[in-house]
Amino acid sequence: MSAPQPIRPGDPAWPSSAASGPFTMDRDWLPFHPAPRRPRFVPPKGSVDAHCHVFGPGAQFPYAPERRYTPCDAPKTKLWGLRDYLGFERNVIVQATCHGSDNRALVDALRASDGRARGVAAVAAGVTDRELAALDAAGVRGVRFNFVKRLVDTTPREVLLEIARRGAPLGWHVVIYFEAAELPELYTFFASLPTTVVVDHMGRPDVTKSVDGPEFELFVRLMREHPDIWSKVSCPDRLSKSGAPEYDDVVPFARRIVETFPDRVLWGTDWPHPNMKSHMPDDGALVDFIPKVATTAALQHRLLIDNPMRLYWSR
Ligand code: 0GY
Repeated sequence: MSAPQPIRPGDPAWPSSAASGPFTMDRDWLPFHPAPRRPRFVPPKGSVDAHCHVFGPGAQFPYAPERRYTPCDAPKTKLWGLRDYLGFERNVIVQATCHGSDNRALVDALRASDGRARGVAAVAAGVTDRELAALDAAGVRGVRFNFVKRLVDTTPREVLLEIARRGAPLGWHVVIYFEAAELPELYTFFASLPTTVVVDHMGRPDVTKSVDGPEFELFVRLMREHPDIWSKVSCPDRLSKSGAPEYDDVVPFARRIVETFPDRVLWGTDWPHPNMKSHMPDDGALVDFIPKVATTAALQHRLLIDNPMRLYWSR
């Protein structure tokens, strides 16, 4: 059987606004951009989009009963098409909460990627060693812990710690997603995790506050005091109050992290951008955010190639 072909922006099949199978997408769901522009910034050859998702298709990979939202389908073939269109070579696909701990859509995408995608899974407390090994063989290299209350129920910390310990022998890291206001409460727990830790979207800072103020300073301190903690400088569209397409108010925050910790930063589109309510970002504009926060070719190379390759493709 031949590999499924990428569907690129501009192809008739690209736009989508539906969930499939028994699912109907939420009434207020914003589907991914129907016609992203080509970015002006050309990513260096071999660049990795280190934060993106696949959704369904629901007819093949049902959305989880416990999900908090029902999205439009966003299948692997469209993710590959976007990758090519934006000038990237590889993807790190992060399990989205709409699939719960059922990683079948993720694994299917990883297996079909020809080695060009790695994954971050979500696993439940009772996961077996055999299941972990199968995920690893498919290309999973980490597990995600979500602390955003609108997305998931709380999982006890001892359960999370146990999952992190179980992934550690495989060389897996932990990806954490939380809101900045929760960091004081979670700080000690994050510091206690036994593996490399990657923070989604810089810990979601409130960018109306000062980049040197106490809230963001706490996040910088977390990274400074813990050399195994990394950050994605992603999702200006989620954080910005000044808005698209420039997202200028997010630049000082991302730039500070890139320049202070150049060997521990990752970047990703976040396609297909779950739960965006204010607007749907143009993925081309998101790529043009990169040179504003990684301002030299050397920083761009570390952000887009060296760092993600070290974390996800060292084996
Ligand atoms: C993101 C952000 C969000 C959603 C998820 O797994 C998810 O459902 O991560 C969000 O709603 O902020 O990184 O995709």
